[in-house]
Amino acid sequence: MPKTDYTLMYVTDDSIRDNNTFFAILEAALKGGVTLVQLREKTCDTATFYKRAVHAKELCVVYNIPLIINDRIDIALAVNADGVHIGQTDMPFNVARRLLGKNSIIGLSVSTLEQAIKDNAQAADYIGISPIFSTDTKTTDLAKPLGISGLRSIRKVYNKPMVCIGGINKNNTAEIISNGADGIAVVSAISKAVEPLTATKELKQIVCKTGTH
Ligand code: TZP
Ligand code: MG
Repeated sequence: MPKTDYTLMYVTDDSIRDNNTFFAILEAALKGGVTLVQLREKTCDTATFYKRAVHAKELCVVYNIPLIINDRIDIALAVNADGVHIGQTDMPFNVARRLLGKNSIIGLSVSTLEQAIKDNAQAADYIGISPIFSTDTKTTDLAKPLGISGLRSIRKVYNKPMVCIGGINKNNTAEIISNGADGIAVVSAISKAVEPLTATKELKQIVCKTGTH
């Protein structure tokens, strides 16, 4: 299996219900150079999520980019996605691993230093520092932002890939990468950009220039 590149993850914006707009932005993100896509749907029914997942997978295959499904192991299995991203209160990590197998990418959200030290985080393929900054995009179950100091503390104890999420834009990306993150995960910095393609290219360039990629 090729090594996963955590440079820039586009987390899809479930506030966009129009499929043409939704997939036009996803395709712009893929063209602009995202290295991972996470399909995140928090409000729709299973059939709608599944249909979006089928199409998202088709697009990701064209661009040879892994597709990860937020929370839903069943949807990931149904569309042969490359993995899942789960939170602390989703399917237990060991069960997700058993269901998906050893070759799937499993990411885990971490909101405290304590969570980063636990076995689940150590067994995950990557962790998401969630949130690094405050954001208006996720309004429920959002922990206190860890900030740069939280990121630095977690980096000291965590040796696997780490991406940050929450309130990230082109003005704070370099600081996140220079303080130890392997990559960033964004929703609105791409989905709400006037030009998602340009925004993606800019974010990618900042991560690549700042990091050791
Ligand atoms: N998890 C933690 S913050 C967040 C998620 C899904 C939303 C990030 O959205 P944005 O627009 O990049 O701040
Ligand atoms: Mg979750």
